[in-house]
Amino acid sequence: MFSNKERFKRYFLQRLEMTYGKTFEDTTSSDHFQTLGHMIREYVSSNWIQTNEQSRKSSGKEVYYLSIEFLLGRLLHNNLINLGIDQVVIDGLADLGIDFFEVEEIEHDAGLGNGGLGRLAACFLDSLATLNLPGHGCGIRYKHGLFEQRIVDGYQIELPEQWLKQGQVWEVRKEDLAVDIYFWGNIDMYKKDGKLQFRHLNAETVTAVPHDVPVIGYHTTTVNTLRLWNAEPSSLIAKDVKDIMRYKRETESISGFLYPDDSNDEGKILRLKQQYFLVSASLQSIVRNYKQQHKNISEMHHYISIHVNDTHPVLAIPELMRILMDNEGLGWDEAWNITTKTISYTNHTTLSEALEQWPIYIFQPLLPRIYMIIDEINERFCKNLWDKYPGDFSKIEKMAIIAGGMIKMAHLALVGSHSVNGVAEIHTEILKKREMANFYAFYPEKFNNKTNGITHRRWLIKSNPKLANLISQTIGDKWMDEPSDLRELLAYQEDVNFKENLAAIKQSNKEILAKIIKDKNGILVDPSSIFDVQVKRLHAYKRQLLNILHIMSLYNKLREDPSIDMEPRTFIFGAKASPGYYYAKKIIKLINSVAQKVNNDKRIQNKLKVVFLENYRVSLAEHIFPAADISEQISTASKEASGTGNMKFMMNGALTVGTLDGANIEMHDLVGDDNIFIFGMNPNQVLELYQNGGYSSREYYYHDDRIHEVVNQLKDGFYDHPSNEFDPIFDSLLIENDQFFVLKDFHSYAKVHEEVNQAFKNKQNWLQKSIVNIAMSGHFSSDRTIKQYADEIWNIKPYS
Ligand code: 26R
Repeated sequence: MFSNKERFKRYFLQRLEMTYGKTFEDTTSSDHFQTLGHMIREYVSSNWIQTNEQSRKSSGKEVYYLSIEFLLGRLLHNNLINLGIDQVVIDGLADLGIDFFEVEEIEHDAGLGNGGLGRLAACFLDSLATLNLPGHGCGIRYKHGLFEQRIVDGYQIELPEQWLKQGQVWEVRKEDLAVDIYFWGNIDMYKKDGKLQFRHLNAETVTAVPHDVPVIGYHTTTVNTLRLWNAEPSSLIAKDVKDIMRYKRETESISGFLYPDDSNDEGKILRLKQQYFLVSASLQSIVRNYKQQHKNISEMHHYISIHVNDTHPVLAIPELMRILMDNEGLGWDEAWNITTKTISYTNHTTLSEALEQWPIYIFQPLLPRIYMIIDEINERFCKNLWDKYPGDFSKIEKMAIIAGGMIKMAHLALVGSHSVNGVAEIHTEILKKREMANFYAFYPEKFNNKTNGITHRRWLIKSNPKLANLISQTIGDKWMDEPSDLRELLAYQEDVNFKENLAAIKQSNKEILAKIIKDKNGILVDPSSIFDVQVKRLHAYKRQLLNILHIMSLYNKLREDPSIDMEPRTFIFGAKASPGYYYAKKIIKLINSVAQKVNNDKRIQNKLKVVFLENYRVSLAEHIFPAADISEQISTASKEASGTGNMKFMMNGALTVGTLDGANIEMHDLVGDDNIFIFGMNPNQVLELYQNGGYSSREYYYHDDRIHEVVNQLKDGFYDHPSNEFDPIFDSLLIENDQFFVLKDFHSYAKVHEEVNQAFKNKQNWLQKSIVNIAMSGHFSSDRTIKQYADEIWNIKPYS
């Protein structure tokens, strides 16, 4: 039905009429979207079946990627591109007088993630399918994804997100594959044929119903599966109607909301329920599947790999032990051998607030059997520690899985898996040398690095089609399959014609973003100004504060002398703050207050504009990266595990202003000093400063006039706020001694921005830098990352 434009048009019109029973003229964009979606699903179904068959018949190993988050964004356009039918559809619709890009806007983002970790999982699925690797996602079908952000009077307001409102075209509900999950209750132990058996009594049962989403590879027939579990009441009847209503409500709430990554309100019992729900449903289904294909459960680790994305799904370890022992009858040692060889784990952060631990008093009653197993794992592990470090109680207590009444999820992950990886070289080094040094000494062979990546299909081919075209016209289109070939662009660094085209494309992308800014914010920005962008979650360590203080200081300079040498700049922000993260919300308010004042100041001759884009999300990001000149990656060194936004900017030709942190370091290594703006302390300096004290933010406040002035402006009502509005920010800098070294790095940051200002004047030189960045960005394709996971951790091969 997509083989050519005419056929497509015929099918499309026929479907539209049959489904909606109205004349073509009366159909809406929403009707068009639904119709297209269903056509695509039908179109891929034979490949989907075939991929499933292949995996059933082959004796190859498969990986299941367990993640509490999958930040997919929209799927329509991406699916069309991967299927190679985007042009047929766009042209066909145009013939019918339908603008495809209007239809695209109908689709709600699948926002089942907070940020980096969830988006990484989505990029990985795309790469797995494209590389024809047998790899599937397992996640939760949250009814409400990450909250929708509104900015009212400069403050963030959160609304529940409603992506399922008009139904979901991409998913297939599979009620026949539902499994039951057991919470609460008690464990009955008894002997049968001399063997100890365990039985879960008085449990509350929750039914997990899979909703499968096809994951379509790029220009290949592989269609993998993302299985999202929905929590529903089981058909077991509770005592009375009141009970039933409560039970129904509580059950459905398990897949009700995505938790905002809010380090402040950890320890919620619902979150633990979500984690076990995901893990138990996924493992039951994986083992059931395995048993349909293989006779011997003892060989499971040769055929299956299970990856846990951060510690959130780490209960996969005790759950697999439970299934292997209680259901399959294996003994501890054999079950443990299979489990550790099956499970691998990625760590995504060293921030101590994010290291999950659960109090036993919450954990044990909710998951009694799982607790018993963790307790046993801990006992045995501590014995091993004792053998190696006899008498060293302090070390053993530090490394134990259970200590001080808490269960430490990262320790469980380290003990129960065969591979632990960090997400950028520096991050892995910090894990080995600092955060997990004890474990590295004990299990050196488990540790490895897998630097993150992004799919160049969504983040370049889809979101920046003009640039993708120019690249293909210049070096051919092989780079689309082999992104490292982008290096061939290095030969065009001085090609005037290529540079002219590149400049025109950036300009046109900036015009598109300028239009979005005008429509959403009512602010007129100059598309030839420098678009300087920071988009990411709002966190103290990511230092949006450094950026806005620097803007305040630029504004002070301009107010003094509007004629200073300064290229016009548009500073663009996008960021969601966790609803309970008070400080982060103050920063949002500050950015909006500064924007309000600066944008309305006629004296500064439009040299400075500040924009806060509401509700930053995947679909908005797709318009932002292609339009950026400067990418702000300014976290306190050592704090950002990797970053992935940095890679999206680079691939779209923006130049990075960044600290030596996360993957910025590897970007710097690739492009060299001349093509990136590095500033501030490096990770070792930061870590040493933390260890030895030795920093006094007040010295910077008292001795630097520019700093003094902007910090005072947080207090003196300059930005038209009630005068105590920004006290928490002021206090974080001076009373709490500036934990993230904002003032310490300020001078160096301002200096590097002055370099940006000078560099932008030399257009040819700027374009050359931009080309080097695009050329070297192929290294950050998630295809490279996934090949490394496949070869070095999972040991999986493409479908044959
Ligand atoms: C436990 C809870 C409080 C929690 C904290 C933090 C839950 C989720 C998070 C999100 C973290 C783990 C995250 O998203 N980390 C990011 O992972 C990206 C992908 O590896 C990295 O690029 C990024 O640097 C890192 O912050």
